[in-house]
Amino acid sequence: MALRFEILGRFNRARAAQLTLPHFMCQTPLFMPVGTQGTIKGLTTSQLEDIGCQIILGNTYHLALRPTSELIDELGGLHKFMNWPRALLTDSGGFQMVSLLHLADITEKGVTFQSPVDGKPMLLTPEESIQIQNRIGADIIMALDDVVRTTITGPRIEEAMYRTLRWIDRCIAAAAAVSSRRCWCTVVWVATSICMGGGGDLQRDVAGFRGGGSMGWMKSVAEVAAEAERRWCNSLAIHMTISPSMSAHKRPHDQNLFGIVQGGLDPVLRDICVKGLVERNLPGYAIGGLAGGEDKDSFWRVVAQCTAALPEDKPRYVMGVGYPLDIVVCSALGADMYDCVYPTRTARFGTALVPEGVLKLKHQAMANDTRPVDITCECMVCKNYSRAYIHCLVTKDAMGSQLLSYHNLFYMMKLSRDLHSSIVEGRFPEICRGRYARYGEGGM
Ligand code: PRF
Ligand code: ZN
Repeated sequence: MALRFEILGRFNRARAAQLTLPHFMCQTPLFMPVGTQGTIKGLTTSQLEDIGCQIILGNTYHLALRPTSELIDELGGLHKFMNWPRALLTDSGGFQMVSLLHLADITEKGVTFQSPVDGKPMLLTPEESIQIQNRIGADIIMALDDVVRTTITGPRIEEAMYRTLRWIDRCIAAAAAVSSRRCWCTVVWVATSICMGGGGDLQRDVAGFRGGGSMGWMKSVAEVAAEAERRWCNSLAIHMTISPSMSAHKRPHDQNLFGIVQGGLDPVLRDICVKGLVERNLPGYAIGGLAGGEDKDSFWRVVAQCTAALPEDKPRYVMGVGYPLDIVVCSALGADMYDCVYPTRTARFGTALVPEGVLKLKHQAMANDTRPVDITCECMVCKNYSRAYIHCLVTKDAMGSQLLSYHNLFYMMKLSRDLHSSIVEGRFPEICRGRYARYGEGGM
């Protein structure tokens, strides 16, 4: 498993943890901005680092269509392609297709859709979603799930939940197939190096590691590969750059496959799905199918039920959430990770997130307002620009939405940090009561 999840503090059900991924050590609760096409619109990756972003989300569906996963692979993986040194997570693609393409059709094989590029019918299977995500190379990859809106009722919800469980096995098998091929290559390489007299240290290390004789180390190819890589990662890196069959970024055994709990608003179906996924012992779990127009009570009830049933020692990710208040409530219920287009999308419509809720920069009242967007904010935008200036730019120049996206993501990252530190320091109720008590009924 290429993930470590250490809980640093708790407050009732809320947890603050350190999530160690191959590319970054993250602090949870954490918000992940959505960079659908390998970019957070209008922001450079160095700005995203300044803001404190830890993980960026990419979408398999969009990246597979353009620039294509093959090209990303050829160019060294998405981290390199988009110049992002920290962690990445890719969503599996099904949800984006179903939500974006009305023509998408789900069968047992996978999701069939008409390509928006050339109109040809295409099929995304669980296996293919994993293979594409392997080529993209994110730290966390998501299983292909069958998503239905929470606002529909009837047998379709049950069908989607059971299909999601059947598909997780196909995803696990696809991920294991690539992973064991890769591990086998490593073992062959180590063996070859020894045969060729590849350095005394290496030979001694392997001999020491093998311990109980040659059959001992063959027993667990994955273990040998992981240990070999830990000890000789430099030599391996050199090897990988010269080996045409194994590029350095392609490390499927370093990718963490998360399963997604479905089951609509039905507690019985959710329960079956959580139990089924937990049995598969995955590195992390997501709660899917929410934030699709259901009422808040139903939403929180499902999150509370799932977090209570998911393992304590694995990260829990609520997909498509969201609004700052939802993140605070879900964190109180024991969730750790979130993603949503909201902060950046609303920025493009001229809206800023502020402690009181939102501030609409298009509003005429902003035209002569010399204050920063948020007088309590320490971000680059609030330090340097006035509401009046941003009012002037918004809708007329890309810079307006770029500045607001910067501020809004800074706001979300500050919220994540505040949640983390308040849980660790035993001040969690303060943050719930104080800073967010001012939000109205709108759930922002
Ligand atoms: N499944 C996947 N991605 C998602 C969701 C889901 O249920 C949601 C929740 N509506 C957002 N993104 N694969
Ligand atoms: Zn700001």
